[in-house]
Amino acid sequence: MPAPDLDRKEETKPAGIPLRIHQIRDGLTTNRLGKHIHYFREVDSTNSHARRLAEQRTPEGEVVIAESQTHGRGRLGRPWVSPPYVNLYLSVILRPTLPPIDAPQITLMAAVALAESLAAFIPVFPAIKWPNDILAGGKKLAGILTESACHGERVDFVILGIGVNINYPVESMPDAIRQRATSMLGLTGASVSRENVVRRLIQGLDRCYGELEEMGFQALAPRWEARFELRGKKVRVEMTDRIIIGTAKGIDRDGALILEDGRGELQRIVAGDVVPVGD
Ligand code: BT5
Repeated sequence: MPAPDLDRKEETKPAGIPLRIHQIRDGLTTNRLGKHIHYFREVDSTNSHARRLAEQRTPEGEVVIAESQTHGRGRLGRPWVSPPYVNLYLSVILRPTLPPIDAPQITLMAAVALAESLAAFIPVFPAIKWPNDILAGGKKLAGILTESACHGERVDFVILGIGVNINYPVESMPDAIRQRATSMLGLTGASVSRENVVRRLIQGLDRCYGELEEMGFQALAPRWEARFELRGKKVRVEMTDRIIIGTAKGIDRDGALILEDGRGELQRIVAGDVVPVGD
């Protein structure tokens, strides 16, 4: 049976300047990522769309980009605010050779690639907030959502989703995020070429993913640690079932956060939200 046409585009007129996909492709020198870009004016979520493609055996490295998302999401089904024509909403299909237990390393790898790529466009040092946020000047500039599908002891695919606030005026952000979020426009006071951001990001991801696959996360760990600003700081970690307060020590090789609790015991946290105490 032929695959349904997942690339069907809407016919409505754009209400902003669309991304020039050919400008992103031109000059892209990657080994695996971005050879094919599926581009949409609007999708439910680029992660959901990429998952549908991956389930139809779409090969590794294909990228989904949308100008807006009707159901953009973060972790635990939280919404990702996705206005049209100003930001980046991108998902990449990966088929890593890592065992499922190491799949969280994809998020860590992506955080390194994302922070380093964004650094070229803003005047402040992008920091990593474990596990999946990029902060600039203490505010959220970008987020990562990785979703994996496993087959027994093997990772079938990982959808790596990235949202970056680029030319999104801080004043037009909804109240729910305005105090804690920022954008490149907010940081620089000027519009940034979205094409340049996307091209640099795909290049950075391609390089970091190659290093992860060939050498393991140890090769990237020093770069991750260099951007982990909460090391040694007192933090509150909110999990679905409990809250722990302690001192952030770093991450272990599986990407878990190591926290020293009030009794001096080390706690290993695999999922949760970290909030600096005193915030
Ligand atoms: C994340 O989740 O930060 C992951 C965000 C991933 C979004 C991308 S866009 C492309 C791809 N397709 C998708 O559907 N998703 C991915 P989390 O750590 O759970 O943070 C979610 C929280 O961030 C929300 O509850 C808000 O507080 C905040 N938030 C929502 N939209 C935001 C935005 N545009 N900028 C900054 N913060 C935002």
